[in-house]
Amino acid sequence: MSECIFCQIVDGKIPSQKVYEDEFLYAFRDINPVAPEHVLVIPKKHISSLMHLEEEDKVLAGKILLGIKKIAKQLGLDERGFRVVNNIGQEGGQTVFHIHFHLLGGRQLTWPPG
Ligand code: D5M
Repeated sequence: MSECIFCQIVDGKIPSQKVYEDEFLYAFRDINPVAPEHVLVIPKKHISSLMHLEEEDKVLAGKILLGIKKIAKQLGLDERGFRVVNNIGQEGGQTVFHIHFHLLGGRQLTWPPG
């Protein structure tokens, strides 16, 4: 999946501002931040979207959630609160087809989103 921009970030072929990395996950600052803290959390494994998650990925899905918790704490957002967003498909606003979770925080977030 070398044409995938996020796979290339994981491989270090495209630069990124790394926030966290472990065996399964990679997290980096969004290039177009919409909040003071805007981090993208991705699995290193290429999965196109939530709709492409399979039964075999269920342990990885749990690791993503626990990774988000760890990164939120690392950023000092655990007490303040923050938001996690996963865009899926065209009407969901997904533009990069490697599953990613936006971790947004550092300001009062409003609802509903656009
Ligand atoms: O979000 C895709 C997000 O990915 C969007 O907020 C921009 C971000 N993006 C795209 N390219 C890069 C690079 N190279 N570095 C950091 N962030 C990037 P979506 O939910 O698919 O709309």
